[in-house]
Amino acid sequence: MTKRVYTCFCTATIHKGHLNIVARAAELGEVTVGVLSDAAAIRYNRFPVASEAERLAAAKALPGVAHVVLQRDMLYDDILETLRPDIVVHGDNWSRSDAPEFAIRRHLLERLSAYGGELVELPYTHDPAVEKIDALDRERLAMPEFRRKRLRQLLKLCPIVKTLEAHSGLTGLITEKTVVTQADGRLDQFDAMWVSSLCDSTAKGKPDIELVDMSSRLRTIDDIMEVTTKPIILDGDTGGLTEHFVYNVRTLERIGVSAVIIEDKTGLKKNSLFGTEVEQTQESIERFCEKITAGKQAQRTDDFMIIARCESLILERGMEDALTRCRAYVRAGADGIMIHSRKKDPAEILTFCDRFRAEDSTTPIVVVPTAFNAITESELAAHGVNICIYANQLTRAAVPAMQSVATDLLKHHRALEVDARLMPFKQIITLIDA
Ligand code: SPV
Ligand code: MG
Repeated sequence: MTKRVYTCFCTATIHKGHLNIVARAAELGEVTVGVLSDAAAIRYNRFPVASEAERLAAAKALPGVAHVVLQRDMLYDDILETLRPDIVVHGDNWSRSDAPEFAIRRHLLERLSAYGGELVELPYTHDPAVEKIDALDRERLAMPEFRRKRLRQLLKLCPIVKTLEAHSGLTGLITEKTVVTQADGRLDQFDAMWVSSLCDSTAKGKPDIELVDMSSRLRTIDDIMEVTTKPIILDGDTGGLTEHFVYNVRTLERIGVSAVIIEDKTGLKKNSLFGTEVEQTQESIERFCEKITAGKQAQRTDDFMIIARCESLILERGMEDALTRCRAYVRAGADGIMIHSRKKDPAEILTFCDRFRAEDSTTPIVVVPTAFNAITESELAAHGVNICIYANQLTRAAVPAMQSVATDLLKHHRALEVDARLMPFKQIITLIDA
């Protein structure tokens, strides 16, 4: 009897490697190709450069392919249950125990053995032409017109868009490339990057008071963009003068930033984590709305997002004030709202989200759980939060590590004592694309 053979494609561009796999698979039986869905691909690998429909059509057109299906999960369970393939074919590149996909392979082997299915692994061909295609796909993801719209795409795909702070090429690379295997065997990674005013200023040794000007912020963004593909959300502070803001919106949009978040403060802005310990003035609803509307009118594409950040809870002006303001900001054209709090208890944030969601089911909500750090992403998502920003953890991890090494070098007058705490440069440079 003809065997049922299954293989999954998880990249967008069909190349020699896929053709090889299909040709070998066809020798084993009737081939079904699975196309990994967008939602699974962004966790497994990266954002696909072609749509699901295009990928399905491309797979279907290959010689030797009998059927194509959408594989909605990176684990093969649903596929094994519905198709019961006798053989699953995969490249042998996932069989190294340090490969992130190793847990997926192990899970698959367990499930296959439960019914007598078999895994056939083909030698992975390291072909310069295939590697070039891979590099081109990445280049394409980094292009402004592709990167810019990705945040809106992710908002549709993800229960919550996990965003990590980046303030340099290196921190951008860490955000881009960190992949973990979760307990259930699935892989996970960050979705987007936050260019924080606090961390960008801190990296330059300067206070977070809008002292680091837009030219310098753009330089940081460019450093990050040069080496990454994930979408960027810029902390735009107050947005400055409306006349300057509209100009900056166009610049950000042109270079491929996905969103700017501006906060409803005026005068000398200080970081929100100071709360009411420092003098802070909130902008009038009317003037802040004018700024939002002017920004929306300035942008040229539908991709770019202007997100309004409400500081009412930070400034202890109360829940009603926060809700009144956010409603007004949405009416003025804001594409999303960010609600901030510096309380350890997430109660006020969750009350806000529940009340806002009860009357507005679609406008994206952004939160920055720095103070209320015990809450999980899925709890936030359950209260209607769409974007979770880890706004400063990388900087806060790096500073004590650097300070302790600096102190010990001074104490010991040599580098031996600190060595065990240091990562070999050989390992660091694995992050950097040559
Ligand atoms: C930043 O990261 O610069 C922010 C978020 O604005 S917070 O520091 O929490 O105010
Ligand atoms: Mg800031």
